[in-house]
Amino acid sequence: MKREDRSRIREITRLQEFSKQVKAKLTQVVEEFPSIDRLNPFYLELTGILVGVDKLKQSLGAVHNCIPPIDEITDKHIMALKLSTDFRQMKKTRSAAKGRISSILRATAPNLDFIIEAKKVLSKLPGIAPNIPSIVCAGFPNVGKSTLVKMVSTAEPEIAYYPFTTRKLIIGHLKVGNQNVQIVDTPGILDRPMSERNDIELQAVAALKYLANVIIFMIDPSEACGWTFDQQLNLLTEVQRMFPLNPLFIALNKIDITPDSQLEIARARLPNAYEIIAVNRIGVDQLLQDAIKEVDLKPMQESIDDYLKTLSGE
Ligand SMILES: Nc1nc2c(ncn2[C@@H]2O[C@H](COP(=O)(O)OP(=O)(O)O)[C@@H](O)[C@H]2O)c(=O)[nH]1
Ligand SMILES: [Mg+2]
Repeated sequence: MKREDRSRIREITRLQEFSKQVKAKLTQVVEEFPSIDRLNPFYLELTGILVGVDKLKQSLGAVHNCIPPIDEITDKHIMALKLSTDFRQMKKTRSAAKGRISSILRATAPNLDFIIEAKKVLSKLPGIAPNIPSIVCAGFPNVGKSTLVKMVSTAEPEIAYYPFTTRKLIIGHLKVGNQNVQIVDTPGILDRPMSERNDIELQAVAALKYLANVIIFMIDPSEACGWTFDQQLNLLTEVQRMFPLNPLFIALNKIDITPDSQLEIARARLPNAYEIIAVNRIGVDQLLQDAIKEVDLKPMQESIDDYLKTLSGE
């Protein structure tokens, strides 16, 4: 074989290999990203807050659009290599092609960085299955939310992280009839006045509307929790305003230690409230059964478990 022919084969192979690897990397970044259009609304909302849906779509599109020009450059230079008869020229042609492909990569590097970073951020979203009916607990600290969740959960409740590093969701699992249900305790999220929150936090709280099939708002009329009955009513009003479409059940807890006079006041103000003793599970099962009747059991269009698996690279 002539020297030119050997060079030609070598340079073409190198260029093809380089182009192939670059395209594989770009395709991988785009295709590994879960489809934004099929996201469950709860996660879509959080994705919007955390990274921005438009920016994310733009970056994914930009990276995807790099592939045709790379193909074009590759094809054009391979054609040139095929026609070339000078082995020094061949080497130059190959490195010219490499240079042009590299500059496409450099130009889209910010998009790649953004997508990789977004994936990292989104993989920390709370691992909740929105396709399982969810009861979300609200109410001031110490009213008995964790006690309720622990009491009814068949297994040790799991912890998931909300988009604020210090916020956790605690998820208990139970069966009501033969329906799997999750009950979500939200320390730091639905247990203080909305006025104490910044916009981003409010948005993240609002995302819960897609998750909460039912909200149980707990009130401690004994005030042993450290909050007055009126303060608790104010928070109730805020939560009702924030989630006007989610069915909400009110539970008066700790009626074992609530003086009669205070219980009478609470009953008068909240005639539809359930009365429970979470520590003894009294009244709790009736509350859950009635709450779960409110849940629309239509299956969600998309299982979020798969989405989270994609993100964590399992
Ligand atoms: N007497 C009484 N105490 C309760 C009841 N439910 C919860 N507690 C107590 O109230 C305190 C706060 O409960 P916790 O579940 O941690 O409240 P959370 O902050 O809303 O999660 C704990 O000491 C519980 O044992 C109840 O029905 N009766
Ligand atoms: Mg708690």
